[in-house]
Amino acid sequence: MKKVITYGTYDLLHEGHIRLLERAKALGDWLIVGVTNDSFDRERGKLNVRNDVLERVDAVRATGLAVQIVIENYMGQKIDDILKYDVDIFAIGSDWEGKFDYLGEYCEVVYLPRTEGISSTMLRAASEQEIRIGVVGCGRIARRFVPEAAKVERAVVAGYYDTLREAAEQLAAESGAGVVYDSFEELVDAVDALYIATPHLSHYEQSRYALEHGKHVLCETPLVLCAEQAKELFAIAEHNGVVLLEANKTAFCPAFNHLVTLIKSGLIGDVVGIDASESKLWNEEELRRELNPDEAGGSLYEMGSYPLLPIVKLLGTQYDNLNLYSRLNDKGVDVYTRGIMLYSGAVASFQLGLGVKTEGNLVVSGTQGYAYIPSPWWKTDYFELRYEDQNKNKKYFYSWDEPGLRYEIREFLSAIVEGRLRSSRLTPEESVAMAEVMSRFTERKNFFEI
Ligand code: C2G
Repeated sequence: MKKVITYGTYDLLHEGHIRLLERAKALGDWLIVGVTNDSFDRERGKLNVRNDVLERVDAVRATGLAVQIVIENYMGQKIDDILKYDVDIFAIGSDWEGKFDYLGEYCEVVYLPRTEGISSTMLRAASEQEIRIGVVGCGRIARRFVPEAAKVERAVVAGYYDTLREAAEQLAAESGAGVVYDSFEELVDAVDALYIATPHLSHYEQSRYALEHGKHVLCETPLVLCAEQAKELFAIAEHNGVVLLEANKTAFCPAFNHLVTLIKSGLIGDVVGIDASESKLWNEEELRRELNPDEAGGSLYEMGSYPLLPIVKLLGTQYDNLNLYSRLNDKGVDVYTRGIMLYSGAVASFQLGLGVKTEGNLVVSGTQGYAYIPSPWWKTDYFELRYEDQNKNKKYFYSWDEPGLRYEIREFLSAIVEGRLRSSRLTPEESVAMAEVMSRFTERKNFFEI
């Protein structure tokens, strides 16, 4: 008996997939179809898959062409499956020509011509309304946003506004699409959603205006520097039925989310301590904006929401006490801040440096083991779970697609399309809690200068 195996995502199963399966089946007597699981697809950069793995398996089963269906979970599984099921032929569409030649060591490899004129991407595009996004503040981060948005289906950057018109024009020219508006209000009027990438102190007014006008908002982190303002913004968003999301890229990346779910599943026992840090040792010129006292510069405002993320995700938003220790420069801006947050049964500490260097890792200590995420942990692509018995240690590898903004854009758009006003990956309460830490610093509450 000749066994044939083929693999795919089979999102929105279409004629191209069916023809491929028919021809693969005709190569032998027994067809095995591997269907990718959702996290494997995300890891290999397929961010826009519409059907979940169960729906996709059902669709493949309904074709009646597969004798056996397996789930593809990891890189390298194809070799394992070929050996395990004693496969004679590996078949795949011609878009993969040459990519699977390495399997020739284990079985025959056949590339079947791809059906022209149809793809899951086309079907998704045809059934999806576009979300027109307006970019406010056309500086460094916005320049990264525009090419990232192009990687997310449905996202169309339709307009730009910057107080410095040339900055908006330059960005529009670079991206080759979108209109430059003379005022923020006109931009808001023209789009469905806003990406706010202005300096911190403008976030509150601009987000509020956009939300009040019924527009969805993805606002750069820190959303605001005060808990009351954050609460107010989320209340307006809820009242108007629009999405407000803080653009904390780590919160939406696959590896960080997997880390959180593994820890929440008890793999290191109860969490009793978290140490998170991040620092930049650039020269003063490079840090001019980040250290500018008139633009709420300083290490805590600038970077605090990254180390605060694992803390509030794993220990919650209700801490009993927070002490802050900072070194201030001659303009009163913190170049280094350490915060210690006391929870019932746990303590978390974070360190931030802008002009001070420290090891930038994340360690989560538990009653049965600990998680170690090396620097730069906020671009999570690797972590380890470690135990007293080193034989139990486990390493987890992922990929992080630079610069990582696609993760937040994707979450923002799916929240809009699905009418989901909250993201479980970064909840309004978690954003409020981070803003609360900023407020305490501003008010110099339990604050010690070092
Ligand atoms: N296909 C086709 N014609 C199309 C579209 C897809 O013949 N118009 C084929 C692809 O070449 C592939 C199969 O259908 O052989 C499944 O395609 P996808 O669902 O896009 O999955 P893909 O990303 O190609 O998965 O481990 C996963 C595999 O490596 C490939």
